[in-house]
Amino acid sequence: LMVIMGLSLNVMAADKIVLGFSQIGAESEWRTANTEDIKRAADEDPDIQLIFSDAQQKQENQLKALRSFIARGVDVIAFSPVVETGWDTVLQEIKDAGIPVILVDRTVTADDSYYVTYMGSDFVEEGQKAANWLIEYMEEQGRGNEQINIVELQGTVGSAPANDRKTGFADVIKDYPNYKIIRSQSGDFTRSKGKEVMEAFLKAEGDNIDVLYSHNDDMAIGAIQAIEEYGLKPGKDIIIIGVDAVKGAFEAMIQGKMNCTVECSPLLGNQLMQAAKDIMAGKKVPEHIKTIEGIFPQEVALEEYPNRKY
Ligand code: GYE
Repeated sequence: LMVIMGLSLNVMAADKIVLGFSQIGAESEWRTANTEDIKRAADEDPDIQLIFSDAQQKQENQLKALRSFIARGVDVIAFSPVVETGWDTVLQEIKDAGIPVILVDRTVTADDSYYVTYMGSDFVEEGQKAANWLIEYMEEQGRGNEQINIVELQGTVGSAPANDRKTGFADVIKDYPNYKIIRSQSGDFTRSKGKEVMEAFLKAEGDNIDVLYSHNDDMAIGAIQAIEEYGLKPGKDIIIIGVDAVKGAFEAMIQGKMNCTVECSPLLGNQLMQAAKDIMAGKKVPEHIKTIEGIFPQEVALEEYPNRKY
């Protein structure tokens, strides 16, 4: 029976586009929503057969997955690179095999001839938006000229969103000498690490901290717990800004525990399927398919919550 099932699957799959996708892991609400959306879009698309592989946040697992896609002779390879560097060799191997590559969500620092397109957000812009919101908010609060001490929870070390969200934020605040990042450390995009690192920040700085800038909402949510356990009020004693705009951030904002989240949409499934089909049909696809996104301060959280899809 197994043999017959295997055979019929192969026959069925024969005219489908086989898309190998190497996902990073399941480190955040964002990532879970991204995985679900890609699986859903593939399921609903009669032309796509998805081979999904989870790397559990390790580059070595992604390298293995990519090489297994080459060995299986998939039609298109897509992946979300966990970090930016270290891909040249495998990208050359994929190129030699003649398989087109789509970068999903995160970028690499490699020659752009190695991939057809990158779909995802502008992380530098997200960092800028976070800083601009903060500066405006502090002015509104009449605190524009105060010394503002910021702690930063960085994403995964070496990842594009961590590098770029840091750069974008720093670019804006460098023109405001009273805004200072007093501590900055990676919380690897997870709630548990976000909490752990925030505990260390509080131990070292205590009441000195005015603002937390977190590279994603999950780490901010972890940090909120640490702040409460320390005996301070998140969202009041410490202003909290996250990135992603996942439901968890809206829930925290509705409770007054978080002040703002910068949107970063994980809903890339449909455009990934479309790009794979366009590439196979020989159509030209843009080099960067950019996600359009907004920003949500606490005041709009309750009203926006029912509209959130992730
Ligand atoms: O912000 C974070 C996730 O690459 C944009 O990865 C993505 C980031 C997202 O773990 O929550």
